[in-house]
Amino acid sequence: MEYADFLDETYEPDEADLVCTFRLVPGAGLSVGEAAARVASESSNGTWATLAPESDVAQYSAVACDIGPAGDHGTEVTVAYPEALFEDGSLAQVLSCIAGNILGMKAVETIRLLDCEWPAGLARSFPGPQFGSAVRSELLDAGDRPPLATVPKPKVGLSTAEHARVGYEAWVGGLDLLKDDENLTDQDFNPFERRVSESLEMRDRAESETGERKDYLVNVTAETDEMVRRAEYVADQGGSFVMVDVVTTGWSAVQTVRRRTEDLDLAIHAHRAMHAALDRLPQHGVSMRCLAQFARLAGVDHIHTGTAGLGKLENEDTAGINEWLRGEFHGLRDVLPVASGGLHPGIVDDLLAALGTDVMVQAGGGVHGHPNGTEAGARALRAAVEAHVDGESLESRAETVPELATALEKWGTETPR
Ligand code: RUB
Ligand code: CA
Repeated sequence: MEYADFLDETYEPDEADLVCTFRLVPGAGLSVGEAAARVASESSNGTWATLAPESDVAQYSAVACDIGPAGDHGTEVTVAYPEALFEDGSLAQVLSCIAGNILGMKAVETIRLLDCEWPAGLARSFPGPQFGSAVRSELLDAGDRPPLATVPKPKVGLSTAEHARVGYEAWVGGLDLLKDDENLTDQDFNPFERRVSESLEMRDRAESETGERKDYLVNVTAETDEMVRRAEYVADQGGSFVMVDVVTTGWSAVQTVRRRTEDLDLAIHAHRAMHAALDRLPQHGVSMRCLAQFARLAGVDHIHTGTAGLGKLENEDTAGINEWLRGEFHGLRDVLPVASGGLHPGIVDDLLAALGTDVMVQAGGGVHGHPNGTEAGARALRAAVEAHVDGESLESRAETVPELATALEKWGTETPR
């Protein structure tokens, strides 16, 4: 087997193949085809030395089968992987093939995994989400509008009592969900168990006062066994959601949590902190589209996918990724996309016009930074979202909702930085 054996532009991918699209710039002295052959080789069963195996291993070889078009950040190449290369139900194993050594090969200057087409057998070996967008009616009372969440700010440092109080104000102001921030787990100033029990007590109070179901996205991020233990604690205390920092904990940990939350009837909220290490550079890494695919296979119910550039963070194709998360995928449930990062009521109209209403809207600073505090900020956000759903302009809704008028006065419709 030589590198050239891994390039065959006449090959038509089989429906059982996992078909990956990469974008690459070849290393010095190599053509795109030569680099693509090395990608197929290194990510399946080749190596730099010429081999003459006794058994027929060609059936486990990937094939670089399509080259082009060339664009700003490299040339697109398609590589087809036979399904037999993969272990069912193991994202770690799949990713060690298709997004492993190849990212560091000298044969490529840069390379980015852009998209995957998953064969049915491999996709169905994963559980997918337990609830997906059905959380809207199965666990919440969001009806036709986007479910609304808030993360207390400052993101760390509030005491447990302050944290639960923020939750209460947000819930009675009209939000559905309190959410922990990605770096709030189990610190001395706000220990995990006390936070869960006190916040859920406040949730019960807010539920009985408003007559709406309210809940709490509890960050259980930790070492895997501890994460499972924390999920059990959340279920035991009457919560319906856990949040996991899926990139920093890793996909196997997410798969373990998913297995346990099946019996605990908990939905999983995926925060994607550190995704940008993989997906920020357009010419290198792993796209957010692919990370969202891995998350759906692993079985999260919601995942952050950005704000279509309207918030404070850089975003890749939010609308396209959201469409994929909502679409048919070998019978696996859909995933509810989450828009978050620098949102406030003045942006909501444009945001929902760009992304549709089958999305969770999450705002931290844009709720608690309201001049009249968290409850007023929550009222403003809820009013902005309801106005959009009712087809009414924010300005017109602000005439009857003073909290919205104040928010628009303070922030206008600008994107923060
Ligand atoms: C939002 C926030 C979240 C972002 C991450 O806070 O801190 O962690 O959701 O971004 P604020 P993304 O509303 O004050 O900006 O959702 O793009 O992963
Ligand atoms: Ca955050």
